[in-house]
Amino acid sequence: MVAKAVCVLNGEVVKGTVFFEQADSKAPVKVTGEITGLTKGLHGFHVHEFGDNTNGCISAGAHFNPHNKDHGAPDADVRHVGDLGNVEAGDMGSAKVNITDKLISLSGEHNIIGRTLVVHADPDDLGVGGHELSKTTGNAGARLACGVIGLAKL
Ligand SMILES: [Cu+2]
Ligand SMILES: [Zn+2]
Repeated sequence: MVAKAVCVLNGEVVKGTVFFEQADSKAPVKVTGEITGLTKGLHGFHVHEFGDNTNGCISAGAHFNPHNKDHGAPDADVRHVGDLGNVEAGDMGSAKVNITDKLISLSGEHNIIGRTLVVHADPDDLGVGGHELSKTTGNAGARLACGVIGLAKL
């Protein structure tokens, strides 16, 4: 059965709307949408563990990582479930999101509904940057905007 979810990203300057669609519980999830107000270039893009914004994006906790793995690229064997890599903004600071991911899900053990989507200030180095934070956060820097992922109308 098809499932849909949506997330409104809200930051001081950065805003966005991101849609999630999954044809059935075992299918990849299509992630689409647009994020504005970014600086040109790559920005880390992850699902974080908690759907908690009580203290802003920081309350969302670490990357969604139910199997206690190291941080990595979306196409790597070793990654957090929440690791969606980067979005890339152009000259106008707008990024089109167009990702298909086979690990996140809209149900079951890898369910991202009720968790937080975060877009970061800096590029995610995909675990290979050699920084002390590479294996935990990809050294993606500050949390520019976030929002809780919720169920959407089918
Ligand atoms: Cu993040
Ligand atoms: Zn991660």
